Amino acid sequence: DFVYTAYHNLTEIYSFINMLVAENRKLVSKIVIGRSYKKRPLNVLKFSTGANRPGIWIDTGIHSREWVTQASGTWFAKKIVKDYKRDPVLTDILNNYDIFLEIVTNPDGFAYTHKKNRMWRKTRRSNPGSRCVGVDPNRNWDAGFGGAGSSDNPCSETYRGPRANSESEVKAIVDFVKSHGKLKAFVSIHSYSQMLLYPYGYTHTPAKDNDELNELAKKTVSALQSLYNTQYRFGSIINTIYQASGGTIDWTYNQGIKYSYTFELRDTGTHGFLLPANQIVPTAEETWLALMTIMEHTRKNP
Ligand code: 0X9
Ligand code: ZN
Repeated sequence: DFVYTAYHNLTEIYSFINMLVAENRKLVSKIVIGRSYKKRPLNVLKFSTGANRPGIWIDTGIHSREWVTQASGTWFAKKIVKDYKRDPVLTDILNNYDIFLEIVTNPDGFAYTHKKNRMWRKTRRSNPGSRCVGVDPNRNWDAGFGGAGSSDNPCSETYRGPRANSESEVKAIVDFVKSHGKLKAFVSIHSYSQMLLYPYGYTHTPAKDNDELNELAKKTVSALQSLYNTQYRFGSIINTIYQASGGTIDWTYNQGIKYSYTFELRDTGTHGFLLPANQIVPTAEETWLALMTIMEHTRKNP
């Protein structure tokens, strides 16, 4: 049985995914939305109880070193299969929406954090003309691409890449979002800082839905805090963390997905990316309350 209180490598998480599907065929399936730079599959879990439903997207691990996010992703997957038909709110959500969960959004980077460099963040593309490897997959989206808060230097941790969507890990999600056509919420999970962020990151112009996004963020953070009193800040990316262009949720928001949020999970810097494994389950539990708040709001405000 899978141990949620420890960190797992790529092979272990891929077998977790296959096991979960095998044990819950009526509810869960695996979609391969593309391949990474190194040709690894980009696996997405689909939780669905009927055809032609609108969808809710959750991704973890787009930055490979943010290990508590992939670990939380596995916990969320198990939580969904456990709670369907038991928790009335989740059941109602799943009777009306599909949930898509990409646990290892940057598999090449993730494998590298286990084998060579625990602090690897970017993809593992080779950059022509440079000895430095990788692109920041959270600066590679076609929303303010190339602007302030990203770098044109391949050796930078925030290197944006040669062009928007140059990373197959990003392009696979872009194609999925466009072809699906009715995602209503998009949640991209990072660590660390304890923040809940909404668009925009590339501009000071407030999002059209700023007031609703702010209200929902406030409610979401208070649900999260109710469990272990973990304190979160919330607001637009640019006002709360820093200017960042080419980010995931700015693009999804501009595609018309109103409930586009980014989390920065535990902690605030004591351990940072090296969050002790005994904090995985509490982090996942409190974040789940937050996700439920966003999903329930989405369900009630289609
Ligand atoms: O810098 C980032 O990419 C994010 N912080 S992290 O420490 N996880 O790397 C924050 C960026 C805000 N999110 C988006 N622009 N979507
Ligand atoms: Zn990140």
